[in-house]
Amino acid sequence: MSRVIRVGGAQLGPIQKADSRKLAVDRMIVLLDKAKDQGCELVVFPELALTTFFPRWNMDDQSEIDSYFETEMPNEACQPLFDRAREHGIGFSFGYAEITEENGERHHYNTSILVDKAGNIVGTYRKTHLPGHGVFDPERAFQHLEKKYFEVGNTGFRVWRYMDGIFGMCICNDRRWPETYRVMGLQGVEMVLLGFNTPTANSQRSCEAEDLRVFHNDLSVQSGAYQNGTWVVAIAKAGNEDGHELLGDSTIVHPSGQVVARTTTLDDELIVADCDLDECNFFKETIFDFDRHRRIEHYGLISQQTGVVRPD
Ligand code: CDV
Repeated sequence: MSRVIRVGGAQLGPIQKADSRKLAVDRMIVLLDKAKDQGCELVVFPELALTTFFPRWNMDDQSEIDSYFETEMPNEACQPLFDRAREHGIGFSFGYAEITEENGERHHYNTSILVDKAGNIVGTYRKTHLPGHGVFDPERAFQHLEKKYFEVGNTGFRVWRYMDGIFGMCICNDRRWPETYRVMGLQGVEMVLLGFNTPTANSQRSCEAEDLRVFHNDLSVQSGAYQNGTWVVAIAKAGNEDGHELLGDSTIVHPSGQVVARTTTLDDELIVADCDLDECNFFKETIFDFDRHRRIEHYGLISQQTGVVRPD
């Protein structure tokens, strides 16, 4: 039985602060329709796909902060996306800011979901590696307040049996951490879906070139793919949001680590690739056959400490 899935990577161009959820969802539906025309079975949208990348703004009013979050999913604004995808028979994944109630307490997460072809949410992932800072930082060229607005996700890096394969999710900064992919790799992941919002500039290092930031994006997703023998679909929100530039360079990466599709604009753009999940097997059975080659007796520090401890 063939396990080739035609995947659409649906990069979104900028979403301005003043833009409505409806506008974002309408744009996502246009991309979904294009994906249908091109025969895609699965479409991947970016992190925080429904709003501007609001952690760049310092806010203290909780109701203003909460206005960027969704309290249910699907909600009224997103229902048309779920409906259209179901009509097309397309599964999809996208990121949004989530408020959820657990044990009578409200929690704020940076979340992505996996939706099947019938419109059912079959997986939820909450971002683990929150970048940036928790209080306003006047030294930075611009803010990145994810640690202020979100809690560390409580899902861990799960995988799901989905479309004849094993799928996982992570979000933006997670892609820079080898642990992200390895935890999913150890569960046999065959395709990692991820969205990102990455500024073209480093707020703490003005000399850092955009080229280098593209290189680090590629390096992270290509090495994660190769070292775990998995497809990675890494999709950006791109372009100029209220004067703040975000990288494009969304990619679909083969388990060899090679890029098979890449966006060329900073706008709404669909990239498509036929992803054969069986092409993971060679890597998983040879150079990265974990069972034969991993040496866990030497990896203890990875889960015992967070920071660096240098010798005396
Ligand atoms: N949204 C993000 O997680 N962005 C980070 C930036 C801050 C470096 C990223 O890893 O791209």
